[in-house]
This record gives sequence, structure tokens and C-alpha cells, in this order.
Amino acid sequence: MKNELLQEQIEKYQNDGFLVIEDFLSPEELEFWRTALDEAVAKRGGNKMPNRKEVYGKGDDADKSYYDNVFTQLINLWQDNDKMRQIMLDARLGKMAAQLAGVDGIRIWHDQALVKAPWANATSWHLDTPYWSFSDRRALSIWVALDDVTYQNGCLFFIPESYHSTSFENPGIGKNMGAIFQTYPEFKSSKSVAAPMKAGSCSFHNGLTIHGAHANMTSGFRRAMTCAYMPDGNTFNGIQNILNDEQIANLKVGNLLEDNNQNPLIYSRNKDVQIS
Ligand SMILES: O=C(O)CCC(=O)C(=O)O
Repeated sequence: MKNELLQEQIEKYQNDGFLVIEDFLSPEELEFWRTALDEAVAKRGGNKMPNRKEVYGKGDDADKSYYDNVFTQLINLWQDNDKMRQIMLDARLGKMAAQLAGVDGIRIWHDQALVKAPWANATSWHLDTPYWSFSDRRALSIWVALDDVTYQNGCLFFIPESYHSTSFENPGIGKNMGAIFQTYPEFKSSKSVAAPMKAGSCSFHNGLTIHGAHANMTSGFRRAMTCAYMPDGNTFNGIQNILNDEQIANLKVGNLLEDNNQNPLIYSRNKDVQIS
């Protein structure tokens, strides 16, 4: 794994709000990640969340049938698949996320498999952080290509530097590709950057970077494995997101999000990290 970051990569991420790392995984690691994803997805039987048929749709009702065909989105596979657990709890990933975000400790917010099936819809421009149950401008995600990702099958696109000025207001993710530019007209004329990647490459993006993805115009699958990271020390902001009703009932706005069964601390510069 190419997990050692150069200072210039950290600076590029901090300027642009995203970073692509080519050939991130070795061929053996790529094979392991693919097997883990395929096994974990098969075991879920279509359930988005562990143990429940939960609806974690980002789209609103009117756009649901569009959103359902953007990708298969399965959340927190690390909680019910041992291979995925081994992959996601790797402190090397946590250290990279911490270095890019400029923080001392990193917890998993949630992982997700994002599989664009043949002929899948485009992923409209959106932000991630406003969906999450904490509000931190430094939160970020890794997105690992498990197939070659091209202009044809749904590569990611980013609006560089947008994360410096976007906010926690949520413009949503419907079927109108450009809706976000009503909230952020200042980026209407921005140049977007595409991120086609060979299988095994990855990108990191800040959760407030405006980003989206092409439709899958091919008969093949576009598999990606991603993980959203929360800087350690964050508190509950009142948004449910992936938390279940019982967790919500036990949380008050302002409570620390420090349950290692839900949000494991995978890297810390200062604390002992106990991963089992
Ligand atoms: O994979 C996609 O199509 C979109 C990914 C995305 O929005 C994300 O990882 O935050």
C-alpha cells in the first residue's frame, strides 16, 4: 500500500480539497479488497445497513427511483465481514486521513461500497459532511477504485478549492445534476476536474468539496470501496444519518461520538488505539 504521504501531497489536498493517489494498492491487496467487497455485498442480501433493511437514501422521495439507480450503496460492511473489518480498521488508512485533515486522531464514520451497475445514473453534484451526525470542516473520505474507473463507467469529478467556502447547509442530491449551483452560484463557472483511475488507485476528498460522478454508460460494473472519516473529539449535532433509533435515543446534541463499536478510533497520535 502506498500509504506514505509526501508533504506536497498533503499541501495539494489542503489546497484543492481532494487528492488522487495512483496505484495505491498492490495487485495482491487489490485482489483482497475485491474479494472482501464481493463477499460482504453478497452476505448483505441487499440490506443497506448491518442487520436492518434501512433506508439510507440520500435522495428525497420524488427522486428516489433515480437515486436507487445511481449505485448499490451498502454501509458499514466492516461491522459484518471479517475481511472488510481488517481492511477498514487498518491504522495506515487512519494515519493518512489524519495527516490530510491535519488532526491528531481519526474515527471511522462509516464505510460504504458504491457499486455502479451497468447503465447506472450519474451521481449528482453534492456535499457529504452536511449528511453526517457531526459538523467538522476537516471530515473526509477515501474512495478506492476496485475496477478501472473511466469517463465511460462513472469516474468522480471535483470542484477544486470549493471546500474552503461551502457550508454545513445541505443542498441535497437529487436527479438534477446541477442543483447545488443554486446554493453556490459562485462555483457555476468553475472548471471541474475528472478523476479517472486504474483499479487499485484511490482518491481522498474533503466532505465539503463539491463532487459528483458520471453515469455508467457501459455494460460492466464500477466497484468502489469508500470510507468516511470523523476527526476524533467530535460531538453529536442532532442529525440521525446512519445511527439507529436506539443510539439516537441515548444521544443528546453535544455528546461526544466515541463509541468504538460504532465509530472505531483507528489512528491517534496521542492515545493508545485498541482495535480488536
Ligand atoms: O461513487 C460515486 O459515484 C460517488 C461517490 C461519492 O459521492 C462519495 O464517495 O462521497
